[in-house]
Amino acid sequence: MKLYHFGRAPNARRARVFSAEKAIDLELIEVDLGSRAQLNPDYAHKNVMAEVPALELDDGTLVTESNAICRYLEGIQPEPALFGTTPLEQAQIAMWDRRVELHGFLAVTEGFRNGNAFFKDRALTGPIDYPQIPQLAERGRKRFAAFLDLLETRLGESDYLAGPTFSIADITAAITCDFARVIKMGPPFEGHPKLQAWFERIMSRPSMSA
Ligand SMILES: N[C@@H](CCC(=O)N[C@@H](CS)C(=O)NCC(=O)O)C(=O)O
Repeated sequence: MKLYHFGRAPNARRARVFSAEKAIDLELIEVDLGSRAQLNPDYAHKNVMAEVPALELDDGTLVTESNAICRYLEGIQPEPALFGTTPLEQAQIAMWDRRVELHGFLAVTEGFRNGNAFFKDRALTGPIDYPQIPQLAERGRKRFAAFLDLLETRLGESDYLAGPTFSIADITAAITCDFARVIKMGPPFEGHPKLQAWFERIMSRPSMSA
């Protein structure tokens, strides 16, 4: 299987880390977002959303959306279970993972893409150009600060984000926290000791360097 990715892209990192946790080998093919290769027609037919990651199966079938890619990998290699096994575990992991996507990851991207000259007229990913809204850069930073407080509270009551075991929610959250460097709100997370200790624990996993 091939994974179309970009080294610094957090959603692509999510798929790489997940496959490393599963010990699934993927052939990595770089799509250079720095030169806007994702908009090139050669790639657009692989992902109409003009985004990485995209997983190409050996028969040519394409799966896009990082969460969907991870779900596929979980299906073909169930151990270790990173989406939970019981209905309750699965629900709690899905709940925390979605919270991270909506309130953590989107807050960082709102801050980054509306406040950086590289993304002029590219405030959203995808094939259509959208202008930046400078107020959203500030709002994204505020939302991310609230998200860090949410994590601090949660990690005071649970070893891992979604419960007692490591899951996709920890992968998504740790990558999001690391990515927050782009808005100068990344590690170390001063004033958030529980979050900082969890972050160091997750980052020390070998998969995180995939
Ligand atoms: N919902 C998608 C989002 C993918 C996404 O936003 N990818 C970014 C990199 S992390 C991208 O391809 N950006 C292209 C661009 O900046 O135009 C997923 O989870 O895979």
